[in-house]
Amino acid sequence: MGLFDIFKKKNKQNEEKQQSNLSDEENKSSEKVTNDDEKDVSTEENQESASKSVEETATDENKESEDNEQHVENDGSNSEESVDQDESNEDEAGETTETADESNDDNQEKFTKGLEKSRSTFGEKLNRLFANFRSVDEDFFEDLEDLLIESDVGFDMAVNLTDQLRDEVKLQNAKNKDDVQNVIIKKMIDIYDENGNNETTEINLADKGPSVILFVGVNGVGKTTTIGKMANMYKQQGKKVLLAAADTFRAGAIQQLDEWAKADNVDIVKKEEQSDPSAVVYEAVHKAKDEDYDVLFVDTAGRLQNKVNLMNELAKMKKVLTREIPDAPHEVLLVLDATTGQNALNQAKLFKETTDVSGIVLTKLDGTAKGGIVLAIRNELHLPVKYVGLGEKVTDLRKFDANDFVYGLFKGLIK
Ligand SMILES: Nc1nc2c(ncn2[C@@H]2O[C@H](COP(=O)(O)OP(=O)(O)O)[C@@H](O)[C@H]2O)c(=O)[nH]1
Ligand SMILES: [Mg+2]
Repeated sequence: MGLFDIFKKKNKQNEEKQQSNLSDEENKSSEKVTNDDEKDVSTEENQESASKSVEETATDENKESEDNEQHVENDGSNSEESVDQDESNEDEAGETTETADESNDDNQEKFTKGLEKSRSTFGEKLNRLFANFRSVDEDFFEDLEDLLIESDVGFDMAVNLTDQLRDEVKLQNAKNKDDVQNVIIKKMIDIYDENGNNETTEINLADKGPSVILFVGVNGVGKTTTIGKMANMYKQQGKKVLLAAADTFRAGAIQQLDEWAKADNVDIVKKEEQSDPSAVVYEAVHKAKDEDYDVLFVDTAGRLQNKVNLMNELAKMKKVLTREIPDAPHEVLLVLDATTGQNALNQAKLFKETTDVSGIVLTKLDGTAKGGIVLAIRNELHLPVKYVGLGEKVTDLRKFDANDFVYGLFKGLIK
């Protein structure tokens, strides 16, 4: 059964529920637009509500582009911002002890909730497009192309998709609003499916001896947080887990990982600030081997000073690792921040050229209207998204499930 069949089945099961949700949403949405003075300040509640006013959407987008700039500025800099982040992380790490390993149902619910923002914005835009629908003409396809580009499915994919949709709409002789809408969503799911062949979302573990998982990515994307979440997950599975604080660029980074180690109740190898990251890795890999650890997580600095330096630093770490464990690292996970949209894609291209990335962890999907980035990663990089971050808590890490994801993204849109 293909993804689309599964999707159709799920969709059918939820059809009634969705349709009532949809009309609820429409009601809420019109209430909101007329209710400008009662502006909602609680983000929690905003996320709860599947519909938002046009003004709020615009604010979110501004916030996201600010975030973008921040990340670029943060590369290599030791800003106050980062220190604040560390502190909030300590709090999270300290109070959370639950396991991230949850049931399937819960998984789907988590995706559906986490993608609320992507869906409502993407969905709202699509609904607005269809509200102005007169006929399937060139203007319509141009607007659709713009919408897809804004949702960060990627420029090439947006153009490609629009071309295919023109043909498909003609072929199906779709003329009315609902037909066209269905053709479009079905086609998107088909394309998503096509690009995802032969991918595994499993973390590659060693058959024997310690598995080494290296985390790379620019500053602020969520590497340390993801390690904290994932270490907890493996610990809960009964594995012996070791962390290596090889982001030695600033003391805050070492301390942040240390807090996670304490919260997860796992061991850590750390040295003082500015030590050679490879020296940390050296000590960690020896300890992992000598003391029979199952998994070693290596946190690295995300400085993008220049490609050559980055490449050299990662190559040096790898050399130290392979001397002890020939097939290490077993995974090189590139962490990307979904809120940075196309910027994340550019980072991914650079890291892909620099080192053998084996998978992606896409973080902060809970806080973005740019969930379309998953489609772009799939389409342009052909790298599997293995895990996604849907919040800051230790339990907010989920194994990526394409079906749940597409379902979460488009839920409420298919009629
Ligand atoms: N909302 C949300 N925040 C996240 C997620 N993952 C990480 N963060 C936050 O992003 C910030 C940077 O994370 P950090 O792990 O320090 O990034 P690093 O520099 O790559 O190690 C922290 O405030 C984290 O709590 C996520 O999935 N969702
Ligand atoms: Mg870090």
